[in-house]
Order: sequence, then C-alpha cells, then structure tokens
Amino acid sequence: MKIPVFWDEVQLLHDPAAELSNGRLVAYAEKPARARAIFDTLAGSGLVEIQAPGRLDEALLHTVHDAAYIALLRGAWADWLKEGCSGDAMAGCWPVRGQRDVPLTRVQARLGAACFDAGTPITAHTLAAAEAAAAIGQAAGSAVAQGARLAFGLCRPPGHHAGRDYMGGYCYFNNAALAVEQLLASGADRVAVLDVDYHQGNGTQDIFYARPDVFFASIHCDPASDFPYYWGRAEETGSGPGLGTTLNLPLSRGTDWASYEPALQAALCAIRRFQPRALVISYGADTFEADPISHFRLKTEDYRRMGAAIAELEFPMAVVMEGGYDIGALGANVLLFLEGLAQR
Ligand code: Q9C
Ligand code: ZN
Repeated sequence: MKIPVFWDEVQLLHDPAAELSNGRLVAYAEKPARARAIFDTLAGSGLVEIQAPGRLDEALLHTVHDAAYIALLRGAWADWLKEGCSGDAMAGCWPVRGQRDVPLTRVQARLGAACFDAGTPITAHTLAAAEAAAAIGQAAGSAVAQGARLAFGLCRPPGHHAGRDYMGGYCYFNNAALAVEQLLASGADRVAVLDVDYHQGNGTQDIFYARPDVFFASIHCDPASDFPYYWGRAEETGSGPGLGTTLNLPLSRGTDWASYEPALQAALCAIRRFQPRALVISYGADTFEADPISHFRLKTEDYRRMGAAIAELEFPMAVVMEGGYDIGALGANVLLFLEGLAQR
C-alpha cells in the first residue's frame, strides 16, 4: 500500500527575501527548495502516491483561526501596497504584553499585533501558499478519517508556531490543527498530536491548551536557549478542562539519538494512556545534526528509528511537515521517517 502524500505546487510561490537572525537580516531559511527537495525524493521513491488536496473548508479554517486574523492575512498584501510600502509585508513595531487594546488601522500595526517575531513576511503569493498548506493539513486528516493508516501532508509554509490569531516562526495557518479538527469533525472523540520539530509547537499548544479532547506532546530544544523562547517549559501542562493534556519535553542543545529516544518513549507512553482515535504528527527534520538553524545531533538513520518507534502505537496517523532546513539531507530525512512509520 502506497502512502498518500498531499501536495500543491502553489506552495512553492511563497518566497520571502529575509528574516531577522541574531541581529542581522539574513536570507529566509524556509525556502521553496525545501519542499521541492522533499517532493522529488518522495516522488522518486515508489513508496508514495501523490495526491492533490481537496478545497480548503472555510468553516474548518474558522474553527482553528480567528475570523479577524484570517481577514488580516487575506488583505495584508493589498493593504501593504495601498499604504505605499515596498518589500515584503511585515511589522517593524509590536505591542508589549499587558497593553490596553487599541483600534489599529495601518496594516503595519495590525501585523505587529498578530505576530511574535519577524519570521512571517507576506509576499504577493503567501496567502495562496498558506491556504494550500492548510488544505493539505485538512486533506491528511481527512484521509485518516476515511481509513488510511498513514497519510503525509507535504505542507509549506509550516504551521505549528501559528496560534488562533497570530503567526510566527515561518507559520501562518496551523496545518496540524486543521488535521486535528478535521478528524474531530469526522467523528473521532479524542485526537493526540506529537510534535517532534526542533522548536516547540507553541501555536498548536495554545490552540488546544484548554481542550480535554486533544492531547499535545512536544519534544523540542529547551526554550531557555532556543526559539520560541516564551513557550515550551515542562511546567506548561494545559489549563481548565485541558489540564494534563499538554506535555512538554524540553531537551538541551547537543541532544543525539541516545538522549532523544527516552523522551520519545515518554511521549509515546503518555499518548497511549490518552487512548486517542488518531495521531497527528508535526514532523520537523530540523533536529538533524547539520541543520543550519538548530542544535540537535540526530542522523539520517535516526529518523527511521523515530518512525519505527512511533509506529508501535496502534493508532492511524496523519503526518504534517513542519521545519527542517538542511536541504541536501531533507528528502532522505523525510523518506526514512515515513519508511519507519510504514513498517507495521
Ligand atoms: N537564528 C520552524 O521550524 N528563527 N520554525 C530562529 C535562527 C525562527 C522555526 C532564528 C525559527 C522558526 C517551523
Ligand atoms: Zn522547527
């Protein structure tokens, strides 16, 4: 059985010029070539069947994201041009925590209030790419809801840093959350998310923080040293009816497979206890030893081990693509993970 892979080449058109990194404007790391490399490797593998996603469901998108936030993203590029700005649309001014809510008119100000870093520039094609990625998240969830044991959403831009009404960390819409909501809408009563990207999945955590029906587990680099800094401590465990349904497993820089594997087993154990109907995996290959913006030391063969360990869970799985920036190894790091997951 071939693994369904959802893909839309519109995603390649999103190509921001630059991001802020350690005090400098540098070339944007979340490049179109990432998705192209993954697509080429998977398409040439014989393991997958490439499929177009269905139409993005407006109601589902509004289940995950705030209406005003969706409208902001949809209008941002036109507003930016109308206000006479050039370059990619991005904020250069941000409100601080606890500030009084004030009405904002300039798109520059509205963007500032809806993001937590300078990692989400908006170009002429960003919205189309982000909507395609969201549709792909939805399609991966839908395939699993319809009986697939494993499906892969080749999403770009990624999604796990995007919350209900904010963007950040290269993410605009939360593709994994769309997969979750699609599964819940199709009758699953409990869904778990396992986020193995190097960076903590703050957006997914926030979206489901008070929810008893969605378990969120994230294994990531300690936010004391790494992005997204303001989320991802072990003490963050959920709130209200969702207390106990969030699990953060921060690891230190330099983590290799020997120190990663026990955290993975702890996450799998907690997910098993939750007894979900399905699992959504936010897969990032930025835990790779040569990743240009990250500091773990996993090797290409470790991704097959990771996939095989997760495959021990009996639940059907929808994988959505998050980060991973070493373009040379990215295709293999995705393919081996899917091979590991499929060997059951
Ligand atoms: N010097 C994802 O992997 N910038 N997002 C870090 C690096 C943000 C990563 C600065 C990294 C965001 C989906
Ligand atoms: Zn990441």
